[in-house]
Amino acid sequence: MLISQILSKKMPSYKVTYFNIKGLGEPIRFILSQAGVDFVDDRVESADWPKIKPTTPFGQMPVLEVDGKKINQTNAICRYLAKQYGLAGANDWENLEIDATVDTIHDLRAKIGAYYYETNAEAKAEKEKTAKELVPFYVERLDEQVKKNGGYFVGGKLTWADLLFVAVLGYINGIAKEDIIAKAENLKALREKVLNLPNIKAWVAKRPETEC
Ligand SMILES: N[C@@H](CCC(=O)N[C@@H](CS)C(=O)NCC(=O)O)C(=O)O
Repeated sequence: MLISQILSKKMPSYKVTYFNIKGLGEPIRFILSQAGVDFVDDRVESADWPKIKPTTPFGQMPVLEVDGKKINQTNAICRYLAKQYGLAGANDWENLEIDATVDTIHDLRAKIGAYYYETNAEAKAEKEKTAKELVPFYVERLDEQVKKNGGYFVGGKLTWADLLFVAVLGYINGIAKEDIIAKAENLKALREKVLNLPNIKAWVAKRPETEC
């Protein structure tokens, strides 16, 4: 590509639409922030959601708009952005490891979400008991993975799995009402590293304060 073509290549415009929580929107906000890319942080109030829902591709958020084109699914969006901005793995195997790690983080999130969102008191207590037993199982293994991989989840370097973990952890800890990695030294060190990345630090300082 000619230098003039490279220079004239316009940066896409991004809009992230999600509820006013960290939740599944935050990994996308983290990746765009780390990439140093501007985006519109569109936060939908619960009362406005019924009106907006039919305008989304599959009736759910987050939705990313790239130059006006709407796309759904958190992981697909994160994977796409990571590829664009050098936050993917170095090869197919590393990308497989990233995908597996991310799915595991979501499994852990789902276990905690299952009791948090349960409205039947009896079922809630049962689901909370199951989740509380499973959390250490997941946390220990994720901690060991980071230990074995030079302080990151995959390939000894920062990838979108690390960003997604720290972003989603903010949500998980918010609903669990505790720091689920309090005893996991390697995960805590990873969180510190990610939260001290200059672009992430700047994003966290400017994002709206939310409980989860
Ligand atoms: N697999 C989807 C799940 C999206 C999802 O569950 N979104 C929820 C919020 S976290 C939602 O839009 N809920 C409102 C609704 O379904 O009406 C993803 O990862 O993006």
